[in-house]
Amino acid sequence: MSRTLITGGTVVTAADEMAVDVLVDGEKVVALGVDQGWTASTVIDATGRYVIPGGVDAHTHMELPFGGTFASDTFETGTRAAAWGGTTTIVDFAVQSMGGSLRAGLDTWMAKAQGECAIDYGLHMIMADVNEGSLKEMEGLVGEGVSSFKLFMAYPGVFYSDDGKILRALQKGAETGGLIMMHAENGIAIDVLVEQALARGNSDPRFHGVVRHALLEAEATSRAIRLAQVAGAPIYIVHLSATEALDELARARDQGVNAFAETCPQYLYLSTDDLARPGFEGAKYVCSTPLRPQDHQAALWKGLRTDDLSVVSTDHCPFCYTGQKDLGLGDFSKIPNGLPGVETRMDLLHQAVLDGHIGRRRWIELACATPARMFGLYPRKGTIAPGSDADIVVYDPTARHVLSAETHHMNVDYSCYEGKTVTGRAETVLSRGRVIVDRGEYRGRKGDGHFLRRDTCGYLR
Ligand code: DUC
Ligand code: ZN
Ligand code: ZN
Repeated sequence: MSRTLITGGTVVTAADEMAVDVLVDGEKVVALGVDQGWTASTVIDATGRYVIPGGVDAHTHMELPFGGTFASDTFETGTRAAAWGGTTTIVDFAVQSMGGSLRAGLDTWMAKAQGECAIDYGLHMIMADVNEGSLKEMEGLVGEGVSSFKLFMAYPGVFYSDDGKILRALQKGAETGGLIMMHAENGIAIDVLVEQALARGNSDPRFHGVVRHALLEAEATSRAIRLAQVAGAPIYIVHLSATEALDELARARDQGVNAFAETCPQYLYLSTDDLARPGFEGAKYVCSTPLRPQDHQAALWKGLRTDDLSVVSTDHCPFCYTGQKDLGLGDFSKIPNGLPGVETRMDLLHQAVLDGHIGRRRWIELACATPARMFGLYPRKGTIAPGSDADIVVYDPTARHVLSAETHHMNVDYSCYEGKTVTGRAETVLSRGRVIVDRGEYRGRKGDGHFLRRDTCGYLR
């Protein structure tokens, strides 16, 4: 087995910052130390660089069927883009179809991902049809490493579950160790507002943000958390975007409830001003939960500092502006929901370190360690320690670059951050000990990424 030595850098984990060398043997980190006289077949000079764990993006949707089309990144293109951006693990979502079993959905997604991914990947399961059969199946899936289940309080007629179904799934989660992830928006009320907006002739993209009212996210967040409490189950709120929803979450956490949440870079850096861009341009920024007015951002940054928000994932779900987003020309409710982001998350969060929003170790905690622990992957992923997978990024904290669709690797024809300059970039990326990005050169291979059988949530033992 070949050995790799990463020398001269500053190792940054969620816990420590250390000027040490990292020794990799085969696929694993075997030692950290100074002046050990180690030899290796590959030596990577990390002088002036951070040596950080590969990013763990716990919320992506490659090839998701949505709104009559499919998310434009495949597992191949999406994991390649992730690698370029310093992310070495994704957890994507298999989808149960209405009337179908969890097993059938999982098999379909396993087949889509197998042999395609350049980095390691796990799967959550979207439960679109909670019934006796699918509830029974949850236990088996947890045992196979699919240990988290997403439910929707939004999208009536598609993914929506009513409160009774949600309660049953939460009860099963409590019994099996499966973590319920919730898309918390009151979809029944939203659909009324959508109908009323369209009847008034309000069809532009910006009305997507108007009808998906912040209070409807707050109400659903509170309801989901309280249902979880009744069931005696933990809950993980996905893509939290509104101050009012964060208030509900923080109140419950102050009461000792096991409620966790993620937010996404788009809610930290973009706003309803983007949704209101002239013409149809706002369609590029249509996602759900929606972007909020700018004044919500300060509350989200604070939530990230206080740990009420404990993860930053991307909800990467790209649709091209031409040929996909334009399905909603003249009717905002038909714009496919979702934004690209898997490639830019690590850099946008490093920028947040430079801007003083979060500390350097908190960057790693939010982007690597906590998502790994939350979804049963720690310490194999999310840290650099003897025994962990050698998923390592040599990160240049001084490299300035401009985010643009011209240069990104995601399979989508626009960037949400077109023209924005950020400082910091993944220079060299290792996935289980193999160099897959080498100072501007891509050396990854589709199929090298392995399926990850995940343990249960690491915060509940
Ligand atoms: N939100 C999105 O923006 N896209 C896919 C599904 C979701 O919940
Ligand atoms: Zn969602
Ligand atoms: Zn999602």
